Order: sequence, then C-alpha cells, then structure tokens
Amino acid sequence: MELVFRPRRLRRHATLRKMVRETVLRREDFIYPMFVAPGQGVRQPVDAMPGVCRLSVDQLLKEAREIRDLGLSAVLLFGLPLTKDDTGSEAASPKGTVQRAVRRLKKEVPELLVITDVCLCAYTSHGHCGLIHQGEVDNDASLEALAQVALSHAEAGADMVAPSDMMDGRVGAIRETLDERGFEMVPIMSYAVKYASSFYGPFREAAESAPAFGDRRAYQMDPANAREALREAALDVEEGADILMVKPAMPYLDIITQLAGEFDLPLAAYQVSGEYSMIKAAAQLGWLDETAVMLESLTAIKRAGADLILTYFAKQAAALLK
Ligand code: PB1
Repeated sequence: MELVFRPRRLRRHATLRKMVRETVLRREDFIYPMFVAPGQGVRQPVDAMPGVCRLSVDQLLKEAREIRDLGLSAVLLFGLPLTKDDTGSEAASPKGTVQRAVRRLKKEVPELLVITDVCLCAYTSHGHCGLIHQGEVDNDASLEALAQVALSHAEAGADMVAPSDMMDGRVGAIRETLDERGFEMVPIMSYAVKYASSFYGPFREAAESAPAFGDRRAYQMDPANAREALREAALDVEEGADILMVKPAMPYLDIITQLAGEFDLPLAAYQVSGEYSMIKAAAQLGWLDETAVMLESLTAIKRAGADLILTYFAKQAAALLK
C-alpha cells in the first residue's frame, strides 16, 4: 500500500529529530529552590531529597557561585528560623536568614536573580501558612503579616517575591504594601494555583514546616478541581501578579495547559519535592534512568505550557544543557 505521509521520515536521524523538535529546555527556564538555615558552616543534607541541603548563608553563597557558573539565572529562597512562634515573627525580621542571604547574594553574586518565598509555615509553631484565630487560619489577619514579610524581603534587596501561602487577597495586599513603600518595581510571582498536594512531604521535612494540627485543605486547592484554577488565577491577575504559578507540576499538566491558554502572563510550574524525590528513589533502586526521566519530566512540564520551571533538578539539568 502506497503511504503518502510517513511520520517516520522525520524520525529517521538524530539531526532531523532535533530540527523538528517542538519543545526545547534552556538553562534560563529553571529556578533553583534553596533552603537557608541559621548559623555558620551549616550544610545539612535533607534525607528525603538526595542532593538538597539546608545551607547557612556562608554555604549558600558558595553554592550560589556554582549555580551561576552553571548558567542558571535564578534561585528561590526558603528560610528556616532560629526560633518559631505563634505569629512566625522571624519571617519579617531584617535579621532573618532569608533577609541576610538576600543582602549577601545581591552583593556577592549579583548575576543571580533572587526570588524569595513569602509564607509563615516554616516560621510558625503551628506550621500553618497563616495566623491562627480560634483554631482556624484567619485569612485577613494573615494578609498584613504576609505583606510585612514581603516588604522585609524587598528591603533586603530581593528581585522578586513569591507568596506561597494561598490566603485570599494576598497578592493585592503585598502589591499595595510594596507600592506604598517604594517597591513598585518588585514583581510578584504568585503561587496562584497551588493544590493541597501529598507531594509536599519531603519539603516539609526540609523546612520543618508540617502543620502541627489539621491540614492545608482549607486554603490550598482541592486536587480534584480544574475550573477553580481559572478563578484563582484570574483573581491574582486582577490583584497585580506579574507571574502565575501552578504547583505541583507533573500531576497537574492539564492545569498548566489550561492556564497557558487562558492568561498571557508568564507561567511558572513548580516540580515539587515529592516529584523530585520519587525520581531520585526509583533511580537509587535502579528502576529508572534518573537523567532520562528528569529531562523527560522537565520537557513534559514545559511542553504543557510552563515558561519557567522551579525544580530541585536545576543544577543537574543545567550541567547537561551546557
Ligand atoms: O517542594 C515542595 O514540596 C514545595 C512545598 C511548598 C513550598 N512553597 C509548600 C508545601 C506545603 O504546603 O507544605 C510550602 C507552603 N508555604
């Protein structure tokens, strides 16, 4: 039978396949999340996330130079406090780990863009992302606290702030505070569509941020919902978000595609700790080829529509894409 079109014609040679490849990963696509710990000389591996460490500022700077030399453009900082309390007060302290790290990074590794996570969960004794009032997370009381955290990051020199708390109205509250205090040019990367996912376990070990009671389902989204993602994203656009994020990534490729088609803001996707640790564990057991699966998963996230990918694989991927 005479076949008119043979798709295999363009798959015959590696060069041809490369010429017609539709999705190409670049080092500039990646943002590398890092954990900043108090103290000096701290380089504490996170058991559930092989290759990821809690780093004191001095050690973070060493790794930041390595990240820059790999051709990566940006890092996202998560802070670990010296002490936790009910209001997460250290989160907004000018002497906090993140604030100190930002000042040092901007001075000593200026080529790197420094994005800071804005949330209370790693700083509060109860481990929730907002303030607790009568046993539940008080949305509006949390907005002011979160805005002060974002302000303290901007004052330290952060290039961008990324609120991951999922309180209603937090993008607007942060935007208003930053603008009032002269930081109208600091963009907000909003964790606009963030699910109450079970893929965050390893992160909660790393950041010691698991909720002491209950869970996050009263503020993070139900994994079963897709249409609701459009509403959440639209609200953040109206409140002034500069970049939208979907989180987690691989279990939510449909949501990434949906948002990419609906909104014209840059779209980020966060390949979370559980997605990373899954691949690491299977590779350690010899069941999967880590490099191949890492690149395939990152390609899938970009193919789905993400412009930016937050991933703990950033260093490994950048080294391969050199
Ligand atoms: O890699 C990850 O799992 C990221 C987890 C993420 C960080 N923004 C949140 C996970 C959680 O809900 O515990 C932290 C929420 N502020």
